Amino acid sequence: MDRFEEKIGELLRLDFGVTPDGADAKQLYTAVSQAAMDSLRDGWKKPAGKKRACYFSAEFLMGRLVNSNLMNLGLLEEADRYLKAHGRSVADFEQIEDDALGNGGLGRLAACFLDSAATHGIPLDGYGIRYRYGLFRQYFEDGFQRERADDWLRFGDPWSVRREEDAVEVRFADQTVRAVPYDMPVIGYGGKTINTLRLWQSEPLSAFDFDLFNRQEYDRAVAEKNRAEEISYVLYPNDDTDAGKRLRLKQQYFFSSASLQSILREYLGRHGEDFSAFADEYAVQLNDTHPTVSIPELLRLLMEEHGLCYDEAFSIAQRVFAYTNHTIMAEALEKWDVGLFLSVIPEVYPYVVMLQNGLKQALHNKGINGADQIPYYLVDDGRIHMARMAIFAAHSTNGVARIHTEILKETALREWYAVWPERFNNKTNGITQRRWLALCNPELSGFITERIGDGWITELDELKKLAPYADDERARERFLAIKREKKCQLAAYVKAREGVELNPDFLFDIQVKRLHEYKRQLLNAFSILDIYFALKDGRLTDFYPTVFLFGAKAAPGYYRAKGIIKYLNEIAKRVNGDPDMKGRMQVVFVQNYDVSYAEKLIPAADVSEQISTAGTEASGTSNMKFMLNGAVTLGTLDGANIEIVEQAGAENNFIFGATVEEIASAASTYDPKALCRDNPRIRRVVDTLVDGTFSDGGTGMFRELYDSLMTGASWHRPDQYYLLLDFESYCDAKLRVNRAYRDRAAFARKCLLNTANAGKFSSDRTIREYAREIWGV
Ligand code: B1N
Repeated sequence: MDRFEEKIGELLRLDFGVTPDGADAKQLYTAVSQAAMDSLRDGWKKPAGKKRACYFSAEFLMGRLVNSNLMNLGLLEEADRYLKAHGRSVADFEQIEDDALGNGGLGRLAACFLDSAATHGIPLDGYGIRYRYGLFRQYFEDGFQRERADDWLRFGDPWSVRREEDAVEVRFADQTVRAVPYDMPVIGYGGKTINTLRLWQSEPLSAFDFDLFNRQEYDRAVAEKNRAEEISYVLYPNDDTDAGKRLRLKQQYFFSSASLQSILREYLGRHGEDFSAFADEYAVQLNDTHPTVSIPELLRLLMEEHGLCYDEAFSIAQRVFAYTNHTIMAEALEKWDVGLFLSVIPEVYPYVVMLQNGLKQALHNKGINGADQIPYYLVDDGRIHMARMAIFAAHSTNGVARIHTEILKETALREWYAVWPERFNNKTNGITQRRWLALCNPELSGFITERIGDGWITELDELKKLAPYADDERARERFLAIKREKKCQLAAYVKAREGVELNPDFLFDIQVKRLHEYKRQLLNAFSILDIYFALKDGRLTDFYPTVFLFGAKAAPGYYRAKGIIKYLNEIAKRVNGDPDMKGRMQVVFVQNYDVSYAEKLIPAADVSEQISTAGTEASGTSNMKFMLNGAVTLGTLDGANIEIVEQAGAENNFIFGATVEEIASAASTYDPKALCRDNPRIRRVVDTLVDGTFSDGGTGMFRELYDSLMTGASWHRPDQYYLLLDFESYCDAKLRVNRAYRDRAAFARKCLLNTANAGKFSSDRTIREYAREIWGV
């Protein structure tokens, strides 16, 4: 027995007083995790004298850590062997839920970047918030979404170390709190580099006010503590909308200020008050505008606490900061009300004003016409525009897919691009193949490694060597057998979680992502109904049996998104309860879609639904995960879909719908009512929202969805995401995929070519681009 196994046994004995055979899953999980932590202690140190990059993000959606950490440390097989010797296996850790300190793509991207950087020896640390409660857990009651708190800490947190000695204070107008960091090791594949994810927890300055307590003012003593802890209490459950709330600004300032103070403290320890090397030692990437208050805060710290002048401080800030934009949706671009800002962090506001003046001067120096125009105001109409601040003060602004960056340059941020074109650049997103292939699909991984070796685990371009196997009949058959195996595994899981049976011989068509109108789950619903009616009417006779799977959380306050969930659940009830549909079609909406569910769903997919309105999805990243696992994309020319099709070939995917240009030219005359009137297929499906086909339980949700398509609202035009414009072309494409699927060999060939051409979409490639082109590390 070696050191690792000994350590597990010792921890079980000392911490829980149990033997390996008597331990329950949670005890084993804790002991195995702690033993792994113990094994890396020596390697977890920051190497001196190198520039480090810092990823500031309000969200890190890490997913379950035990398997990935064990894999990266090279301990996974050993741990599994040990557990099996005691009648258990790492699979027992499934019941340990993942920490969901993120909403969706933006937070998951941060996690993929950390994994890739550590794997390739890039010094990158994450900085964020240690939310007490992550994204809510979702369940359905009569088809309606319900939410419960995500108490992720009930499984303990063996992967974090509390660093009391690194705590800092953060000051607000109405309170001062202690920010206490919890550090998590970010272990690169092979265990050579270990970076750090530092998450801040908000606590009262002193644990308890004994004065108040002694004066019998228990309530006030407790209230102070609660008010401090409130700041890191819960993750805002909005994806792609700006909550604009006081507590959210507090959260943003809390982790921004704490992270900067922590970096400055480190730097001062090495250099004293000489800041000339600061920008040579640190780069800070702002993950969207959420941490952008870091810009005026760094100015404040350098000027107030270290006596620098504005020009010195600004020049440092500009060299240090870079900004990533993740959305052009107007409702997601953060703007803080000046009054609110002043009431929360009045000491920071003067630095916003200085930036405003600095901007004016910079534009003047460049001789810009119209420098007095609104788009160039950081403070405009009583609101502070955080994206504008970031573009002005940072040296780099990047979009997350080629088309997204083009839209930023040509449309959304064109005034800024005109002034500082050299600051704009593209960094197409990526995903880590360690989690999204090696861990979640060992069967396909084995298939690949047998044929081309295991170089792909750290160099995904190696997958190119797989392309010739797309024409090899034995390889295709093996691929199909693996896909079927993944479907069986998913079916078992769905059976256990949802109580629904799936048939592994069906085509699996999957749409998983946050519920949002622009992602058009409602269009998918309409197409399913169109097929259903065609099957019922006998118009469609050669339909290959298909299960349409959905997974999506709606922000709790997003009424329409919740209406769409209810509608899909009603469709599922109708279709699955119709004896005519047996063996032909099924609709399943799984509950609580999260990273762990994604790891089961994605490897089982034949078809990946990526159907956002062209120009709305900045990149998308699940599209890349499906591709890597050998699914074809049924999608629009939006976000990274464009680059996916470019890599894998249009003939191996199913593209439909209006392009960005077509939508722009259709916009002024677009009339969804007329489409509905003139096209009986469209009318029939849209009418199901209001003709009594389905019940929304008397909530009026379905009528509201109908109105959003037919009449719009004061804040938007009817059918603003062009569902009905793309309806026919979508239904056609869906039937094209379905027909193509009949020829199993030809379809397997397409799938394999998708996998073989997924190399570009490794976050290893993306993070190297950030390191080289933005950070200089
Ligand atoms: O970021 C992902 C992209 O792949 C997606 O296309 C994009 O929608 C997503 C406010 C957001 N953009 N904006 C957000 C998240 C939380 C929040 O409070 C906005 N998420 C995205 C990665 O680039």
